Amino acid sequence: VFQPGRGAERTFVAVKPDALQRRLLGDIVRRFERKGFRLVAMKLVQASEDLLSEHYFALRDRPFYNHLVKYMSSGPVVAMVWQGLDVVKTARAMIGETNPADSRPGTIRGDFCIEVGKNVIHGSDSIESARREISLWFREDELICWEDHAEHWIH
Ligand code: RTP
Repeated sequence: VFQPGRGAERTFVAVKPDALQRRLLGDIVRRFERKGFRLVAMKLVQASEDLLSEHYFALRDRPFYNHLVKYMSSGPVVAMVWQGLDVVKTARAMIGETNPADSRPGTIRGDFCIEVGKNVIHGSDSIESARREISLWFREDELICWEDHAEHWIH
């Protein structure tokens, strides 16, 4: 039996600059909507290097780090928060593997991209990362609590 609290998990998703340039935003948002997740926050952001250095703090010593920050600040990104049962794990499954070549068709990366350095989307890898990333990208008052009339049919 579904308990309402279990549907309260949240994840952070960012649609990266290459996806915006390629007009893939609508297709990507549509997948999360149709899956049944609830949109809690969304904004178009020109990410600063400060924000990206916090976001990618764990990767600061990797050889691709500078390239990554340059890519992520090369144009706007769409930052989003999605909510629902097991959303962190399920969003990662919908996104696919870090390297698009390892991503199965049907996943976002499997369907829309080829290169690891231009892999169209980010999704938090754990509940703890999701918490950290949501608070980094959004103010508390940007997270919208709204009555979801579909939830009854989805769970
Ligand atoms: P994300 O955080 O963006 O969802 O990606 P991820 O967990 O699947 O992968 P992670 O290892 O955290 O890497 C973050 C992003 O860095 C870029 N990357 N480039 N070899 C490379 O050139 C390389 N490796 C990783 C990708 O954009 C990756 O999503």
